[in-house]
Amino acid sequence: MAGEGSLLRVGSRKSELALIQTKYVISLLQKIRPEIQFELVTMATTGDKVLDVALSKIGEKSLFTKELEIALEKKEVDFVVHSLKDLPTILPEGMVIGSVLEREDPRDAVVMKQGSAFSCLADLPPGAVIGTSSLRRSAQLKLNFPQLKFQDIRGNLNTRLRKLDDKDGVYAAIILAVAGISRMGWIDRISEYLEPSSCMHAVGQGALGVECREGDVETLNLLSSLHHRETVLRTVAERSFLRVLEGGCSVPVAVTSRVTEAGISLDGGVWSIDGTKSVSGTNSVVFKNSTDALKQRSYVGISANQIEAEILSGAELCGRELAELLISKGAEPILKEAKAQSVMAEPVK
Ligand code: DPM
Repeated sequence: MAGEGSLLRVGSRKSELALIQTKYVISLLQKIRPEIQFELVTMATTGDKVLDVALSKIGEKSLFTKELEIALEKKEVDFVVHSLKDLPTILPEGMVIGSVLEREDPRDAVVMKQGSAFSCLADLPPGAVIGTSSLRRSAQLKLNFPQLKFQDIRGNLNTRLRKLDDKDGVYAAIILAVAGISRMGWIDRISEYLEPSSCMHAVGQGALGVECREGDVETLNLLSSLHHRETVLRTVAERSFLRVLEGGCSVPVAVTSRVTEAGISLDGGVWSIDGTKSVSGTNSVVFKNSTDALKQRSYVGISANQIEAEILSGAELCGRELAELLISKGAEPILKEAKAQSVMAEPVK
């Protein structure tokens, strides 16, 4: 596919953020392989089309990815760039993540209404309305800021910012991912960065993931050049945590992770919709020092690839064990109740 003078078609959602992300990936690939021609193929997904229903109510896990994956399967496109957090933890048959790029700041941030006299959530007057459609954000923030009101806000980032700044609008502030704000060039609109102690981020937040067909070896080879190892390890741990909990984007599950020289550690939690019930915990997995491992094992025929695979499975284990720990502490009834309530939630105006 990716030979001399060849063409690769790249699928993307139509939103400005999606286009910025896709064009960024294309620009990186173009530098490595100037002879390849990349063609952008844009389409709308269910998440873009259904704007009058709360995200969590639509009940479809692949809200922002399904139509693009169908195009991949039909070979109408060769790869698709996603925000990793929108990519379900189980991909359709025949699809793989060909690359995970270096993560940007994974935190959430507060954007105040234009001209606001306030600069952080703690200072807002009681009853101030905060716009977010993320149950993960509202559950954690309700717990930490019980005086504030949380209300759904739908639409792409441009629409949300317009709704926030509307002089007759109801929102005092909105919560968005720093990564999205930064890619849109709006970093100067951030008033407050939310630390894990007040709001842990979503699984995969801040990282881009590129999906392609499992058997498309040439595209896989090309994409692998964009892989960022530390991000891969962190997001493997985070995604395996979410996979075991079976939480899609519609339940309040949040994490924070870090890779150290010795290994990886992950903090995670699940919340009830109103934030009052939660379980959280932390887990670490120590990787065998890869250089030592290489020295010890080279003569028994274990390759660097195998050591890399062991490290990856260590990251996977880290997430899985944390999920199991939370389940043992009572996560399942909390998640079950959250899922049932999110489906019954009031329609958004
Ligand atoms: C998912 C959620 C949201 C997006 C739920 C969550 C936020 C919805 C909302 C799974 N996808 O985070 O708990 O705020 O109402 C989305 C954004 C980005 C990727 C925008 C954002 C950009 C950042 C990134 C929407 N998906 O979260 O502010 O690359 O992580």
